[in-house]
Amino acid sequence: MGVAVSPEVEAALARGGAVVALESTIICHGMPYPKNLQTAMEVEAVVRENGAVPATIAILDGVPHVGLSSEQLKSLAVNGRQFQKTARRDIAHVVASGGNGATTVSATMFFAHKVGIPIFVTGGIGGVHRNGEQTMDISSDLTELGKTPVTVISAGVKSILDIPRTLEYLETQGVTVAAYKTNEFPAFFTEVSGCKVPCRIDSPEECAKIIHANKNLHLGSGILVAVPIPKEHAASGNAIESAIQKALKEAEDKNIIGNAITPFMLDRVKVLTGGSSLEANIALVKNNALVGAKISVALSDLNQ
Ligand code: PSU
Ligand code: MN
Repeated sequence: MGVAVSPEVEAALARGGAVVALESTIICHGMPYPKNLQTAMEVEAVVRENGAVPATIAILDGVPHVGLSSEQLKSLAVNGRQFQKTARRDIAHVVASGGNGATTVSATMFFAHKVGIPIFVTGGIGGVHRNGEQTMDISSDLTELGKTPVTVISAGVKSILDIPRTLEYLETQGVTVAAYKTNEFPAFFTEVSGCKVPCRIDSPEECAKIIHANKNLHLGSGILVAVPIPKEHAASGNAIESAIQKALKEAEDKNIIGNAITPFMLDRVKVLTGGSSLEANIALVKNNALVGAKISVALSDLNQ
């Protein structure tokens, strides 16, 4: 069963050029229209300005697409939640029913690897939820990282999740976790989480070498590169934490469970912080795109 790769992405892959995969759940479920469209276009522009080809991934009418036209990107942004949030477990169903799917980190990694894209940029990945030891709500992003050799550039994980347990789970899955120009694993809106990482990288070239080693050894597992939010955009940890506490209580009262929790929490934290979390979110995704594009170029150079 086929995957539709855009001519631009296809050509870049054929010449061993730099390509950066991008997810679509962040567009359809993570941000409101029209900011989602503006952000998606700006992120693609940042990738291009830094020498790589962007490849946004989504399922359109049952066909997985890698690399979208501006019309397709707009359709995703306008239709938002009408696109089904699609993690690995949902792929077969969305394809078989001819549906429209917004791919999460796990599904985007799957398709990126399938077509040979080693680098993928997003904002934040899923993780072990707070109380995950009871609910067993652990994002399939973490198991995908354990079995798919794609490097994911993110700003860490949000403190809506249990960050120490998320790092423990990644260790169990054998995922290389590296922080960019810091020793600390960042917490999305803030540069600090109180958790140290086992590996620090200080340049795109250093990161490319790790990806190269991972590939040559056929480790088969993924790499998580955590880039802290730029200082000028970092939110006050206290304000975010109090919004998270309120939103968690609301989610419990409304009995929101399963894959609805993450979009619910993202939306409530955004509203409860008066929209400032959305602006921070946009700034950090663009910064991740910059770092991801540079890593992609460094890797392409190393492979030439
Ligand atoms: N975290 C964010 N923004 C997001 C997501 C997570 O800060 O948009 C999305 C990503 O697509 C991620 C997914 O892969 O949510 C994880 O969902 P879940 O927790 O249901 O596995
Ligand atoms: Mn979940």
